Order: sequence, then structure tokens, then C-alpha cells
Amino acid sequence: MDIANIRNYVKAQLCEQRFLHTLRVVDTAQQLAERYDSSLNDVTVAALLHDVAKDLSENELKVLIQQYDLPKDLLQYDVELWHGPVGAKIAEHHFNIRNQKILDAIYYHTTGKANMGIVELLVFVSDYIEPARQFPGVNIVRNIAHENIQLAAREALKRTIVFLISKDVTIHPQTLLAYNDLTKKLGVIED
Ligand code: DGI
Ligand code: FE
Ligand code: FE
Repeated sequence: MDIANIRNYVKAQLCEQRFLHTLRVVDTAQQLAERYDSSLNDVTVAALLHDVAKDLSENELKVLIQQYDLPKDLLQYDVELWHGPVGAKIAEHHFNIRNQKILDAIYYHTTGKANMGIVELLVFVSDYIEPARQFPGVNIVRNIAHENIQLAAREALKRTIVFLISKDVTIHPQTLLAYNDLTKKLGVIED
């Protein structure tokens, strides 16, 4: 797998702003990969490709969801949720990536899912905390990310869910499954 090739392809697919975001996610994910003793190659490839489908039009995404036989119910959820699954298929078909950890990290980078592995967690959290992000509370997640990556992912999910509720939009089941899974695993006190 040639990282320079992938980088050039991604650069050609994205507007400058989105490509720079991608490079910041790669950088953040690489730093965390070292901290968590995770595969630098897997994390780099997944982070580089996570938003590869982000600048496709709604219609292009819809066509690819059908062509790649992705779950039809995706179309019932916000268009924001389509680029991860389509990106995973582009990684598989355009770059012949077969490493499931990389493919899942791309596929689930927006919603998360239950039982995320370390590559998924690193891409999910890095996408949330890359240095240009300015969500309320992002610094809290940044600090936690260096201590406990699962807790950081749970905190990011919690804040995303609260944000989505405040906007009165639907929440994808995977987002809730990811949150529930980490809440149980981490033994967060419930009353
Ligand atoms: O592609 P990025 O902008 O870098 O980040 P992303 O892929 O995490 O997309 C973030 C957007 O996705 C943000 O506007 C919140 C939204 N989102 C995340 N989970 C859900 C969701 N939107 C809906 N409607 N439902 C979800 O479960
Ligand atoms: Fe994204
Ligand atoms: Fe992103």
C-alpha cells in the first residue's frame, strides 16, 4: 500500500480546506497511535481516507450506495452519514485495501459503532479533536484522549448526541450503540 499514492488521490478528490482537515486528522491519529502502541500504517491509511467521499454530491453518493450494495436504510438518515460507508468502499475497490480494521475505521468514522477497535477509536476521536476543531468542550475530549481513548470516544459521542438532539434531527442507531457500548464497558455510574 503506497501512502503517497493514496495521499495524492485524496488530495485530488477534496477541496483544499477538507484536505487540510484530513492531514490534521492524520497527524493527530499518528500521535495517538504512538501513545496507544497501535499500527502507524493502519491508522495513517484509515485517517487519510476517512473523508475521501466527503466532497461527492448527494446524488453521486446515492448512486455509489446502490452500486456498492451498501445498506439501503442509510438513505433514510442524514446525508452527512453517507460518506463514511462510501469512503470504505472506495478504499476497498480503488486501493484494494482488504484490512478490515482500516475499512471499518473509515466506514464508521462519523457514527462510531459498538465494539470499536483501536484503529476505529483513534480515527473517530482524531476526527473530533484535530487542532482546528472548535466544538464546545473539545478541549475536554483532547485532554481525555491522551489518558483513555475509550473515554474520549464516549465523551465525543455524548456531546454529538446532545448536539443532535438540540438540532431536532434523527440519531443513527450506530451512534447510540457506540455510546451504550462504551458506557457499559467503562462502568460509568448510572442512577
Ligand atoms: O466529515 P467530518 O465533518 O470531518 O466529520 P464527521 O464525519 O464526523 O461528520 C460530522 C457530522 O455528522 C456532524 O454534523 C454531526 C453529524 N452526525 C454524527 N452522527 C450523527 C450525525 N448526524 C445525524 N443526523 N445523526 C447521527 O447519528
Ligand atoms: Fe467525515
Ligand atoms: Fe473528517
